[in-house]
Amino acid sequence: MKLSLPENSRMLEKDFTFGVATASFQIEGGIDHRQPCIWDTFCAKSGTIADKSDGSVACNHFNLWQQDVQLIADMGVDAYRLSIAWGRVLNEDGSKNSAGVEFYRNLLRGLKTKNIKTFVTLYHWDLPQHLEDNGGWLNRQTAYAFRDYADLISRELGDLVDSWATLNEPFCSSYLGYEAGIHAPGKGQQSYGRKSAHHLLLAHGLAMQVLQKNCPDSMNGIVLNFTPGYSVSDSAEDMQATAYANDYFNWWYSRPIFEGKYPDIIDSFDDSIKPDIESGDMEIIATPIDFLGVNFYTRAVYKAHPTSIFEEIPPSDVPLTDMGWEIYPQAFTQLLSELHSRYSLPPIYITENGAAMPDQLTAGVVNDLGRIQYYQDHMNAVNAAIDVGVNVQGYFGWSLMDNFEWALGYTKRFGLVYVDYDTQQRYVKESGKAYTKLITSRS
Ligand code: IFM
Repeated sequence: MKLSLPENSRMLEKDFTFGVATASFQIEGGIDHRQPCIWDTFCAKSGTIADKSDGSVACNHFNLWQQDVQLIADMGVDAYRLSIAWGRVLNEDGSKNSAGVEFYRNLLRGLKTKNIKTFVTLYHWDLPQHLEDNGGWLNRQTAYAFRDYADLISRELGDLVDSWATLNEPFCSSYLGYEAGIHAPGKGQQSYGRKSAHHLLLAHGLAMQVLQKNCPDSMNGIVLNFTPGYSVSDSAEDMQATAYANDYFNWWYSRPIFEGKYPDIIDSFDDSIKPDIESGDMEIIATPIDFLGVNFYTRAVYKAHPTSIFEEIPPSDVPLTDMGWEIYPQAFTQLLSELHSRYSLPPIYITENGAAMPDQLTAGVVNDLGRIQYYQDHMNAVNAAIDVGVNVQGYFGWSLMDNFEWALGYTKRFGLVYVDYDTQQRYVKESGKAYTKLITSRS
């Protein structure tokens, strides 16, 4: 099975960036060479991770990075998106950990030598534990600590980085980590979710200012995830409930960045829930960005609820990935079009898209037709958005290889490359081969 795009597709032009993505905690291992982070602590608590696993070894990328760089190069991609483990490059007192910085310099140099563009995310959820011990993202000071980290590391690595993203998916850090409590640090209060989101966004704005100063020639921005909400019916109640859910989960993160304000639902919150917004914060958060990273996987369906305003209806009788997420590529086109019509946008990069599937490795082959179909449908959806005028400049598959899928441990496989965790052997799946064929077929 092949991946293809229409002959005249913008996505087939040579300057459209195709890449693969990973994140530090999910692949690196090498935990003895960095500070403990909130995910180390979370994994050590009973009942948090589906298979009771942790990130101590993961894909052992810390030791196998050279072969992984070769793997990435062999895939024929233009770019690789990775994240930096904050606690690997900084010591607890904020000073530089030279060995950690050297690890990333070598990795980035290895990529550059192979002509692969480097897209680096500063924060993909692995907050150093000592900062969490001081309140983590509930403490405004963490935003300033993040700015200082961004300052130091962008000066250390800036010559090797094409694109910096401040945060990956602040929704997950704040909502899943501090409000729903199913991600590290496992806190669960509505006020915590809203307050941590504000400090994350402030951290983003402060870091953007530093990045624009230190690395004016790189492309600097943020990566947001969107799970567009759809109303189960046309009734006014369900539509209103869905609009509320969209404000709460999606626009909560994009409006501050593009409009310098939170969605109006903030006015209905009790004061104890509202974030602590200091004068000047919203202007900092709205610091212009050079690109918006969009992560998309699925949609959600909502109906009105008498006490909790909205209720999500679990998908039934629809195609699902192994995560139980509905496969609904139309929502991708609609999301991109909606972003385009809501805001005056910088170029968009699809920084994550992909699917977990129940892969089977047989005689070295993973014939993951379902994943190829998912990629095909979602690339078509991006192409359709470009056709109606959305400025999408790149697309990254999530993920380069199977890895630690957070609270689901190693039970879900998102890779274009299969990882045998016992041997650390990598096997390019049929989807990975199809991705390479598509990319290398561009003239
Ligand atoms: O694995 C995650 C990634 O770390 C962030 N975005 C969603 C992916 C799949 O759940």
